[in-house]
Amino acid sequence: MKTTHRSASRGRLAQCLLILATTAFLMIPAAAAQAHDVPETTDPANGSAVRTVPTKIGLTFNHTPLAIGSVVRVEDATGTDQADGPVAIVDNHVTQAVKTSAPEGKYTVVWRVVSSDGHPIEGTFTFTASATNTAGTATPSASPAAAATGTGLPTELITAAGAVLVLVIVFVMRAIFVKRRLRSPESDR
Ligand SMILES: [Cu+2]
Repeated sequence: MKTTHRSASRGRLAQCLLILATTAFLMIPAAAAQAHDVPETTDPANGSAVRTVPTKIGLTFNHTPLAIGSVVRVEDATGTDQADGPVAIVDNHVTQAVKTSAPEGKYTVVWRVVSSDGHPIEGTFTFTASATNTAGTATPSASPAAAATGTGLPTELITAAGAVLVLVIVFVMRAIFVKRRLRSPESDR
């Protein structure tokens, strides 16, 4: 009888220890989670609208992520990855080059890096580009000609406006000078 009582109380103690151990074990990941690196800013900003598809995607973290197993997918509207080359990590900045022919539209950046505490962290952000990035595809002879015809008229307008402004200044200065010359004999004496 005594032995069964003893084993029952022992069982209860074991149960208490098990509950305590389980609680402690559950609290460890919660504390560790607070040590994970978090992205502070993204370039482009989440949900933003940009004119052209950027040449680089950037993420700035609160700590420097580990330089292993980093993936930044730059998915266009069709889900095609437009990332060009590997991820670059410099200090707490993570950058990913984007293909020059990347199409316009909504983009979803799917990133995954290894936090400085050794845990993999991941997230997504979106942006919308209204034009494709054609930086590397423009014909060299076409753009200077277009630029020249584009600036021809405004330059003439600026010159005309400048001439008018100079004339106005001359007239105003003359008016002031004449007034002073008329007044000065009276005010001086
Ligand atoms: Cu962690």
